[in-house]
Amino acid sequence: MSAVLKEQPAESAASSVKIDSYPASEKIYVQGSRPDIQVPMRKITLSDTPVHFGAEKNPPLYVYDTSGVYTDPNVDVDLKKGLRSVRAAWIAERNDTEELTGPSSEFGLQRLTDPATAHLRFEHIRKPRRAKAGHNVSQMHYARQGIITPEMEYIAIRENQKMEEMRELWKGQHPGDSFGASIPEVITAEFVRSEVARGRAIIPANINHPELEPMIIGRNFLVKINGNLGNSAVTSSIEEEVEKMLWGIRWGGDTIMDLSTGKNIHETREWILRNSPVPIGTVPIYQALEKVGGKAEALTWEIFRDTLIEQAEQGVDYFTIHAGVRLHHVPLTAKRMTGIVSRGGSIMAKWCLAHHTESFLYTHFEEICEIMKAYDVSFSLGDGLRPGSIYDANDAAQFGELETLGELTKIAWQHDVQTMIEGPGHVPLHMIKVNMEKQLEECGEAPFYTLGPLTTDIAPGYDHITSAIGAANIGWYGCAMLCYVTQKEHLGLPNKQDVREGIVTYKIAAHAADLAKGHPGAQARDNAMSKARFEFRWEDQFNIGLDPEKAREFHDETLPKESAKVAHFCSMCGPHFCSMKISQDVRDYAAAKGIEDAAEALKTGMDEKSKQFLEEGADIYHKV
Ligand code: IRN
Ligand code: FE2
Repeated sequence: MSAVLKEQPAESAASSVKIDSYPASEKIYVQGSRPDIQVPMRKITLSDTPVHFGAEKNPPLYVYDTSGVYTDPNVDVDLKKGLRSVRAAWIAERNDTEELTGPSSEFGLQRLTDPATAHLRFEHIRKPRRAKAGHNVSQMHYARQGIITPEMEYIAIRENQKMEEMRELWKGQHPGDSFGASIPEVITAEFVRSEVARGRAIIPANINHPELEPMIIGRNFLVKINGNLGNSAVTSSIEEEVEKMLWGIRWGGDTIMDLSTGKNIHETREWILRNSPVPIGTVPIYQALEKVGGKAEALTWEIFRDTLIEQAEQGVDYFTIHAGVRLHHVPLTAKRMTGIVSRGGSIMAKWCLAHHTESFLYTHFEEICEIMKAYDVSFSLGDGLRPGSIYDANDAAQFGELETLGELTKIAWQHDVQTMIEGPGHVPLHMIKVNMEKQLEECGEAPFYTLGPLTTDIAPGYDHITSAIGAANIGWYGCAMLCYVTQKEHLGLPNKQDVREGIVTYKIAAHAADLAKGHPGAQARDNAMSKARFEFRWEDQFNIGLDPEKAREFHDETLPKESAKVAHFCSMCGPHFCSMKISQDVRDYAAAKGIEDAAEALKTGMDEKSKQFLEEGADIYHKV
């Protein structure tokens, strides 16, 4: 394991791991109305303001924490046994599910008994659960009956991030412009319920993924990000995939999608699920395609259906399903610069053309809904016809598919199945807003989940940036989740550093959107950072940031000595010309002379400084 994912010493099993915590950080839990609602957060302890800046105590900062118990020093995780269950009791006490004796999908059963893959099998096989006959176990179904589940209460606490205690830091927050979203000052469990009932937010939480720490995706909540991982036919082992998942949540991934297409997809997914505290999404058509030897035309509804059940019983929380790619849409892509770039989309387009009939995903949609509600798997309706170039942005194929996705959303909602909608892709800045507006209108405000979008095609090697620009914009307009794009996009498979940079880049986009929308408390972290910056509290600046290690490294490159960490100037301007230092000098001067009016202080100060400057030269600020 890497430096960040530390092996546990001594008597514990060799597969036991901890994720390196962030500096000056501590894992805390906020308890809800019952003892088994324990909501994790990261508390960052800040140092005191230096004496000559006022010697204040700085309150701690609480930030959203996706890292699970891997950062809890009191919990040992053995990857072979999986995480402890957060939700098992909540699921059981609803009394609407039953434990099955074993997998009810043919493939799942076969993998469980196949001696050839026995060595890859997850050690602790758990029995799958399913809704009892006639029951619907989706969070949307409960919400629509007015039931507030423990999951909903958990989420309300999580979204608030102890804002009450951070009011001081949050003071002076800009109001923001949320384009008509209705973000409340305090998130209540009832608000969570009503948003889920309305279909404006989803809680991806399969009953077979009890290890999950509940989270929500919706435009009235914090903007979330997804990180993709997955082996391909060429590379990587199960252990590597689990490690990538841990790495992704360590840097702040809110959900992880397992896009594996190579060997042992079933086993890899089991290991990931049993060890993941965040929702796991998949694209089931990828595995279905593997089962028919990669020939799209050989796919059948029966094979697809069996794959859905197989994955639902393992605990996958949301499925990307490209049911919006209809036969009559395919010719609309003929004149495109880049055709169909979606993997799932191209598989379905090929199937439709080969059989010259309507897609089986579309014709069997209601049967898919029946499966989704028996396990509470959420739909992520795929954008199989998203534009793959600036040239193709917002064309008839893309918007034709979006209209179909709107139609399917309404069918899913008739079944109380939670639904979000996937979006583009490649879109220039000025054409992004209409994507959001059209999605809200067509899909009844179901959450939007976009891939970027990339705002230009000219920068291979920098597509985390070309796409984060689009992601920040669409997040501001109301997109609920942003699917990261790494700098290897269009070039190769991302390595660990690419994943880290991709996630941090998307945390920036999501947070920029939260600030712009005026999410309550979003600005607290910025305010804490700016205050630390003004007061030259270097350690705090590193620790408050999204990537403390990198910030520290960069600072060390210029000013490596420990003493520089308390220096009252920064490495950009040096001790002589630091603007922060100059304005503090002006403030001190005003206080010393008893000058109340800032403008007057500035004037008097400036006059004096100018005189001093002329007499002594530029060295007047050199008092360090
Ligand atoms: C997100 C929004 N639009 C597409 N995505 C992601 O792209 C989706 O969630 C999944 O991770 C991946 C699916 O790619 P294809 O099969 O559409 O290329
Ligand atoms: Fe692309």
